[in-house]
Amino acid sequence: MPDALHCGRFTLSLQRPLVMGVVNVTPDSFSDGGLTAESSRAIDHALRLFGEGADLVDIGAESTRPGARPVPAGVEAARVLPVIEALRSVGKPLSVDTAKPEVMRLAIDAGADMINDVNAFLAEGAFDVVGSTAVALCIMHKKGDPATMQADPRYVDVVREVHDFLAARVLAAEHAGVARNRIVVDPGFGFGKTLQHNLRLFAELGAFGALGLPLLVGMSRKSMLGAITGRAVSERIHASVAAALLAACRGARILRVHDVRATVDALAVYTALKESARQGVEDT
Ligand code: HH2
Repeated sequence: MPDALHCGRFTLSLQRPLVMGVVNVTPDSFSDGGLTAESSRAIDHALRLFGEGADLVDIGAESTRPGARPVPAGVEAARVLPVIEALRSVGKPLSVDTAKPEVMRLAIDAGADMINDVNAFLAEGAFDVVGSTAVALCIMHKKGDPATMQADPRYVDVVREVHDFLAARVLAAEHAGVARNRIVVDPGFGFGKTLQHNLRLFAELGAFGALGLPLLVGMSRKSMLGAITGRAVSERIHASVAAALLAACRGARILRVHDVRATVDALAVYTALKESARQGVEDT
């Protein structure tokens, strides 16, 4: 497992779990209902997340929620570019959540440090865009398209299938010239998976360690947490923090979350308690 991630202008230590704050420049995201759809609001939101301790932010301009409609590349670029341009002088890594090679190219030219592709760079030309650059890649598994992916997803062995898919895409990335120290993998919670599939993936998160790459986990506010707790999206903060913390305990190195402050606090407590237990310190 690498101890650092090469991420555009930055080298990020992976000694502790990193917190990636979600910034949606969309009118229709499942998690925030378009609260930051205007670029000025998205910029303010990103600055707030950095203030709360986010190590990086993930800027997305096309919702991937089940049933979401695709957005043309021009619209997606017009939403995301002003946000990158406004944030690039902040001195923190900027990830862009896109599956379109043309948006990847414009985002990288504007200053993005990471491309997070829920479509695992399967679009024609995607690897050509990122291959010769310095940006980090997040390669995520999903089954199907947002329009239909939750209809009736089936697997023979979800853990093996997700693992093998990610292994194949990592190999393809390496063939395209992407060094391993630029790659992050993500099992894609909620993307073409039932609650049972998500629970099984979580129970066996350790299996992805065999890929030898940092693991990104995004369960924040997702419907799997709604199914477990019975809470609406806006009331899933406690469930999201619990899920993020447990993912960190199970080896996740990047936690993609909406509620940055709460997650950062929970991780601080976890780190301090783990450290004191390791040293055998008695604290009364
Ligand atoms: N989840 C969402 C979007 N992008 N990227 C990765 N790598 N992993 C995830 O789990 C993931 C992701 C969905 O969350 P959100 O961005 O809040 O919603 P929407 O896609 O509706 O904008």
